[in-house]
Amino acid sequence: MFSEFTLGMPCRGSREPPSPGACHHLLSGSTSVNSARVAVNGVHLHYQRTGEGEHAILLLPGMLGSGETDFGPQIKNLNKKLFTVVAWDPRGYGHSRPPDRDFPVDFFERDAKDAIDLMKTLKFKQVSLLGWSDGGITALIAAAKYPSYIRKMVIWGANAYVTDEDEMIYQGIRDVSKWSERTRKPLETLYGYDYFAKTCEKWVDGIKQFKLLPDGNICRHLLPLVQCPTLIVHGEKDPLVPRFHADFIHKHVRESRLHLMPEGKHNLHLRFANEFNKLVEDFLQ
Ligand code: TYC
Ligand code: MN
Repeated sequence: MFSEFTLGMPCRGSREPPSPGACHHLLSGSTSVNSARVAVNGVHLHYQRTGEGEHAILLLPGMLGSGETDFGPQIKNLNKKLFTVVAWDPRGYGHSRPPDRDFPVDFFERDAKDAIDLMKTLKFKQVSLLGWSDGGITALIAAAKYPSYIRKMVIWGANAYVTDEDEMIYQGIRDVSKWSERTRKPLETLYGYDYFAKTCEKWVDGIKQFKLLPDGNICRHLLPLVQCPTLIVHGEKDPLVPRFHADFIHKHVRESRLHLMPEGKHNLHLRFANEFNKLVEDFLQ
């Protein structure tokens, strides 16, 4: 059920179980990053893991994203004495393939359950969540549905519902050939052009399903159920997610606070990685 290997070894070829104690300390001390795939809910979920701190953190990537494409500076620089950091690839994304990604109307709930079941399989007793964009939506749902398992949560670039304005923005990103080189490149390298292009179109069709529900609802009904201390970060120059989404989540998640980054865009955790990491570490402690 479990295969674990150090970074750089092939994912799918590894069948040997790790020898005891070999997993997390093959590379010198605190800088090692390990990758593995583990069977959860009928699929093989891939994750990276680093650090040896008592406080477990799960990093949840955005649409089409994965640990390696979305969280380089967090995996590298979050404090490894304080935290054990896991970055997962949701099913159909990154190295959690097969299966190909699909978007049933409950795909965020499915990701939330997969994420929690992954961390339970890895034997973490309680975790904090760091969720970006779609990963933020997944984190909100997980926190609402599994409250006793979630310690704290940080989300940014997330939305609890879909408006007409959002739908227009989705149409604008449907064709990946129109994305900037910088945003496109990592995903194109990871997936190859065809899977990437097709999955982006499927994602747009998937997220548009919420427009058919009352109030464009994704997870607004769940926000009052979130119990953990929550930090909402918002980039004031985010061209994809308008400010009202962050305000709405802030209003409906009881123990939340909102932190604005005036120069931040959608990828504020990459562009302003040091500032972001410090903010997160202070909040989680
Ligand atoms: N949710 C997307 C992600 O996970 C980003 C996005 C948000 C795209 C809003 C379009 O209108 C949009 N990165
Ligand atoms: Mn890998």
